[in-house]
Amino acid sequence: MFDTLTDSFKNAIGKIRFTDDDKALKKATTELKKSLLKADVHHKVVKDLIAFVESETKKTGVGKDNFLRALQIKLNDILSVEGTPKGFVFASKPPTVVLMIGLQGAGKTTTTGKLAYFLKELKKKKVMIIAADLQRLAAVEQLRQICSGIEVELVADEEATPTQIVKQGLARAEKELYDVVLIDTAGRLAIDDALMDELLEIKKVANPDELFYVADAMTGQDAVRTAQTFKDKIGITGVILSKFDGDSRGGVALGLTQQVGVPLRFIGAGEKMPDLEQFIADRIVSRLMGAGDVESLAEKAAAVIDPKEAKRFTQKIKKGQFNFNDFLSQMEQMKKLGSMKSVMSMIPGMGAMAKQIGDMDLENSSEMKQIKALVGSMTPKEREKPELLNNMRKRRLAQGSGLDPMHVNRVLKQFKNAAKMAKKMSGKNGMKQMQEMMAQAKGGGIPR
Ligand SMILES: Nc1nc2c(ncn2[C@@H]2O[C@H](COP(=O)(O)OP(=O)(O)O)[C@@H](O)[C@H]2O)c(=O)[nH]1
Ligand SMILES: [Mg+2]
Repeated sequence: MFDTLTDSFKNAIGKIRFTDDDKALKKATTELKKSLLKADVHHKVVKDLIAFVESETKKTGVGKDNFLRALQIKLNDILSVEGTPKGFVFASKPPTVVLMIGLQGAGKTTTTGKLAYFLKELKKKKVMIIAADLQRLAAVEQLRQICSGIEVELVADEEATPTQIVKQGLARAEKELYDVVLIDTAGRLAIDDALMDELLEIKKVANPDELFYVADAMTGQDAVRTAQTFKDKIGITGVILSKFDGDSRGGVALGLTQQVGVPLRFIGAGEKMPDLEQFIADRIVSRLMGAGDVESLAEKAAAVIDPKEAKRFTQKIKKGQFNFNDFLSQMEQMKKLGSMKSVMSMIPGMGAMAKQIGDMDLENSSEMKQIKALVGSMTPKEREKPELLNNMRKRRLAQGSGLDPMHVNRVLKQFKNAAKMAKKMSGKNGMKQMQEMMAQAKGGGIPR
């Protein structure tokens, strides 16, 4: 997610090899400055960062460790403002009310869905979305589809005004003990007074705990400027950068908090519901310095994976009894963790690999589609015991799945090999073997 920035820091750190080498320090900071500016970090933020890192490193003695420490301190500082919370904050008295605001097309509606999904799946909360964007029928329909996909309650009424529907929804949320209410509002192409007045009206009625400004990361420094405008006119408590996957530079995320004086709270990097990451300063710093973000990954895994199920699963693998049902249920669980790329980028040392994986969509890959078609044509017994699959059954599967018989054989063989491999890796030296495999894959590149 922060490929460009992480590379910039890595290169700079690599330049400092010897202690007490002022020239090397200068070289490192000069290069860092250049690459941060190129990554679209605001020049004031860059200047401030470089000045601190230079003086702090000199003070403590030029050397890699001191350089790293100075960088870490300053990055933490840059990514927080006073009172920056660590993650989503729940009101002491539920429901926590969140107003989502921003320009049209910024990603408000999608992000509202993602945030609802995050709160429901990872925080186990009862979530309601109120559709206060009632101007376009399509807007309500879009939310309806999102909400039915993630099984979140939607309050919408095309006949009502935004403030009426907000009042209705909030009354219901209180009565039915919802934990969180997210309110999706309408945007305009340009900021205009009518929009601001409507928003102020909604704000008055909703009395929100959080006002999240959703900004399109691809608009670069414009995202910062518009956030500033909304902060001045409406008041905001946080910013969410959407479409971060489309911004290869990523520098806006680094400077935004300082520039606007309001913390960046989440980053959206993809069109699917799990593609939302919390923006928590020390975790992001860890990622930027190439150390991954094990904390976030563990948090996600703990929320998504049922420990009992995990244990049963491990035992099956150890016995070599991994079957197609296990496979499908594992895929479902993986999906909740987010894209393969985002998971990889959280594992220390795997950043480079995540980059290679690029935007590979495992779930929609042709391999996965074939396996799904195949499994879809199997009887429950066959899914449980793949060894039942003799030639006659395989012919039936070929017909049912629309794959030719050769294909069926190949997919089945792949599956058998994967199960074997999993069994091997669950053995004593499994982890070591896996690391070796990863190292090989890294060297040779991941086939696409
Ligand atoms: N690639 C990508 N697309 C996004 C992201 N967030 C939103 N979008 C897309 O941006 C478009 C506008 O989003 P929408 O939520 O309708 O914006 P709104 O007008 O602010 O409500 C849609 O096509 C979304 O699928 C993101 O994080 N990554
Ligand atoms: Mg919308």
